[in-house]
Parts: sequence; structure tokens; C-alpha cells
Amino acid sequence: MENCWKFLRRCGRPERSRKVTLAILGLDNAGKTATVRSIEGENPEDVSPTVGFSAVDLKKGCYDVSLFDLGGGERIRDIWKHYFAESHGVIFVVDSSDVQRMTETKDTLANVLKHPRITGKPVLLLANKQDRDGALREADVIYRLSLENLMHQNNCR
Ligand SMILES: Nc1nc2c(ncn2[C@@H]2O[C@H](COP(=O)(O)OP(=O)(O)O)[C@@H](O)[C@H]2O)c(=O)[nH]1
Ligand SMILES: [Mg+2]
Repeated sequence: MENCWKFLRRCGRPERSRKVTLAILGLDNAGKTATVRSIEGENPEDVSPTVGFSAVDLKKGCYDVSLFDLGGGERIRDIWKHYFAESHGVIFVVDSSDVQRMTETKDTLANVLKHPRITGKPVLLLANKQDRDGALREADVIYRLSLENLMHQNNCR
């Protein structure tokens, strides 16, 4: 997550606050809402499944950050694209312990990255649930998702 704020810092410090919008994406149960809660400084435990969409606004240094926490169920993923145009970047959350859904995760990530409203924008991949038994380590997540190929194919930053 720190990389995300480092990226914002590299963009330069504007004299007045600047608005940054990030889409929080990933399969259902990946930990998107828990991630948003952590960023807000709130307890990430006992989160309920997100129905549709929730937006969180917070101030980070001189940035006014809006986080779009979008539902990740298969049938709702189709709405994600409606938030791509106004998103400056994406935080894609992966449940590293859910090895069985890595192919679905990879296909979903590939669909996001190739969308013309996302291609070229910064993407942070968060390998979540590292505390769980059997969680894939960072390098394994990168391998299972063919992340390097996906990044090159889609001009990711
Ligand atoms: N052990 C563990 N559980 C997590 C972590 N992040 C989220 N969870 C749990 O995973 C479940 C789904 O989290 P949630 O944020 O609702 O997922 P979402 O559907 O992607 O928004 C909840 O029971 C969370 O408490 C984590 O890093 N470690
Ligand atoms: Mg959620």
C-alpha cells in the first residue's frame, strides 16, 4: 500500500489539494472492503459483503482521495467499467490464500488491464491475506497471474 502513496508523492506535491480517485477491484471475498477500512485507519475485521458499490473519501497529505469499493461477485463485475473513466488508478486485491480461484483472478485482472480506460494507468496489486495458512507468497502470486506478461501487454505502470 505504501507504494501507492509513494506513487502519488512522485506525481508532485500540488500547492492546492488535488483529487485522486482509485477503483478498488478484485474478486468477491478478496478483501477489498477490509483494505479500504485499513486505509481509513479503521478495524478491517467483521466486514460485510459489499452490495454494489460504496465510496469512501479521505484526505492523504495534500490529496483528496476517493476510493470506489466495488462489489466483486461475478455478476456485478460488469459494472466496474462504468467507474474506469474517472479512476486515476486501480488497487487490485487478491486473496493469496484462495489458490483455487487464481485462474478466475487472472482472467478478471486481464479484463481490467486491457480495458481502454485502464490501459496505461497505475495499478497496484495487493497480495492480501498473507497471514492465512497456505497463502501464496508474492512471487507465486506474480507467477500464477502471469503478471509480468499482463503488465507488458497492457502498458501498465
Ligand atoms: N485472514 C485474513 N482475512 C482477511 C484479510 N482481509 C480480509 N479478510 C477477510 O476476508 C473476508 C472478505 O473480506 P471483504 O473485505 O469483505 O472482501 P471483499 O468482498 O473483497 O470486499 C472477511 O471475512 C474479512 O475479514 C486478511 O488480510 N487476512
Ligand atoms: Mg466488499
